[in-house]
Amino acid sequence: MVSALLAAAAIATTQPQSNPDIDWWREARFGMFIHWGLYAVPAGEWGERKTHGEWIMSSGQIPIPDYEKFADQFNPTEFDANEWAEMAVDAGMKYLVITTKHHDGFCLWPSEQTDWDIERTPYKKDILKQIADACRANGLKIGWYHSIMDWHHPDYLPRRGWEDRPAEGADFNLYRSYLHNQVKEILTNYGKIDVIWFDGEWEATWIAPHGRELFNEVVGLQPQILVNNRVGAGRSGGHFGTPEQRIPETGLPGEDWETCMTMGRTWGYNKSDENWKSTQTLIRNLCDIASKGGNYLLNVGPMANGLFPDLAVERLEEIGDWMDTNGEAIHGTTASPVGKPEWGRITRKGNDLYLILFEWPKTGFVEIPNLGNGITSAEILGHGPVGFAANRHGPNILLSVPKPRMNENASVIKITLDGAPIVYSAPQFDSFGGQFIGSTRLALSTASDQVEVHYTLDGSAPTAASPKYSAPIPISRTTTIKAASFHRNRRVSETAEIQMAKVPGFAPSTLTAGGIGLLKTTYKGKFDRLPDFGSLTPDDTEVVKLITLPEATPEENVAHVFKGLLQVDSAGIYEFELTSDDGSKLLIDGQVIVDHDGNHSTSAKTGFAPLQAGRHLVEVQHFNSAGGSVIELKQRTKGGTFESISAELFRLIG
Ligand code: FHN
Repeated sequence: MVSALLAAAAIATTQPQSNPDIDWWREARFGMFIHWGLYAVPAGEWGERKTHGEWIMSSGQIPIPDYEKFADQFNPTEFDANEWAEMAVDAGMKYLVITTKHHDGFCLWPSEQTDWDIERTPYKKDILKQIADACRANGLKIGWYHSIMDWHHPDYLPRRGWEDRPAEGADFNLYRSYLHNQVKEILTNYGKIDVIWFDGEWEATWIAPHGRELFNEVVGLQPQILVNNRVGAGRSGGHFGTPEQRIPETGLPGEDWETCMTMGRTWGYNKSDENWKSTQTLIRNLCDIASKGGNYLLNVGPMANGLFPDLAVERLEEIGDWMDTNGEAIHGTTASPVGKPEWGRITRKGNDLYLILFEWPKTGFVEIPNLGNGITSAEILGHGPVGFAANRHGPNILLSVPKPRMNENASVIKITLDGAPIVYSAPQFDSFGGQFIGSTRLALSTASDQVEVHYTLDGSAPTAASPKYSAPIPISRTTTIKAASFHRNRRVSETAEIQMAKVPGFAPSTLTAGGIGLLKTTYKGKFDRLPDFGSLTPDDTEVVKLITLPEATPEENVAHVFKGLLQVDSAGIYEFELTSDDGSKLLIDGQVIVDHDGNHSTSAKTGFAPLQAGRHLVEVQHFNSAGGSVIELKQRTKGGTFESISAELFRLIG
């Protein structure tokens, strides 16, 4: 036990301040991912199967002693870090993220913490040092990928299901200390590092407090560093989201995010892989991602000799050719202000729009959706300025330019607008649950301050003669509001509609209030959903001050009910945020406000409740099957931020 306490104590618990240098990352839009390690030696083949990748130790069920033999064969004599960095730069990439240690635990640098590292191989030299030097020499930002999951370390848990290596004696806190010490090495010995890209965060042993401690360790070492969201269990925390092998349909608005993707089927090199994405697909993915405000981290899996596979080199060169002409439509751009057209994608840079054409429209016109501007100039990237005509077609602009010799990947028309984009989109309502007690004021917003919003309160369609929106609209009875955007007295958007319902609000509970606290009832058992608690016999009850659970020592196979009276000082609409791992549910006065049931990792769900002043019966249900166990309830009122509910607002039922 002492070892665990010492190990836990050794891990930084201070709260250093993160000061992420993210502007360069947002400008970059495009980076290289590199998955390289011992798995490049078998190159996907083990036994009869030829489809393995970087997971070959696990997918091939290779016992550690057999896997360790790959270290004796790893001698990348043709590895040239500068060549890799130059290929990344020539492809238009601005940063490079390389696996320092993947799930197999093998370290590409000479670590003081283990001999399961590069010095174990005939090659011996520090690969991270060479990569860092080459990146700096070529103006690339540097990223370290580092796996939390470690199939080699004796204290990592859980074991692989197929292996007979005993788990007895393994101490996960000792492994966490090892992990922190290695992260210290790679963030201390190689100068300024720009990104740390954690992975392998999904196993039950890695819980929320561990992610917070690791994040604090990292930013304590390099406050400017960017940390991805996989530092935290359930991909919570960090500075940017990491959708993998997919491009979110509408991006992740309001978030920094990066899609990571392979060129072939696997991240690590597979010599038999014939399933490679075409250059056109890769370029169009880059355009799609940039048009949604994200970054593209495109992976290369180098071979064991230290060379990139020819198919990767070919694609990088072709991407580079396209970026040489069209890179300004990607680098330094932000998401399309007017959505996604049929013919391709749109990116923005100030008052310039880049019309990225995947195909030349059959109409002969490039129809730009929902835009109210005039166009002052047009040029076809790679061909220079062109004459153009722009005619209005309802909310859209029909742009005609000389048809370019289309680039098979994509051709780009850059247009300069007569000012900031005037976006024709339907007004958004800040309805805060669409209900109110007594009276309220309804705020509306639009994507451009250049358009007017006109609205009605009688259910009729708004016209330019309808009241013009200038401030939140006072409402004192149930009302249907219809609103649309107008520009130069013409309606230029669909009509948005909402009903704001006047409600009495839940009446205060008549139950007698006891002392401060809530009753927490515990039920032991295997659950994969919230049970019918009425049918169960409690295993324990206790009075608690808050709706929370000991995250550092999660209980498994258990369910809880927290019950008490919540003090509400003023009548109004309250929004509740219920965060849990696994499932949970919030009831107020017996009504379900948030249903977040299900076997899921840490995530949040919200719901609204109209409450009169007084005490209300609150019940939070929760279950945890295995791994991390989290329950947290926050609330906010309109215009506020979610805050934890302080203990003195809860009362026991008398
Ligand atoms: O298991 C890893 C996988 O090998 C690869 O490293 C990808 C890259 O993001 N991440 C994990 C799968 O989500």
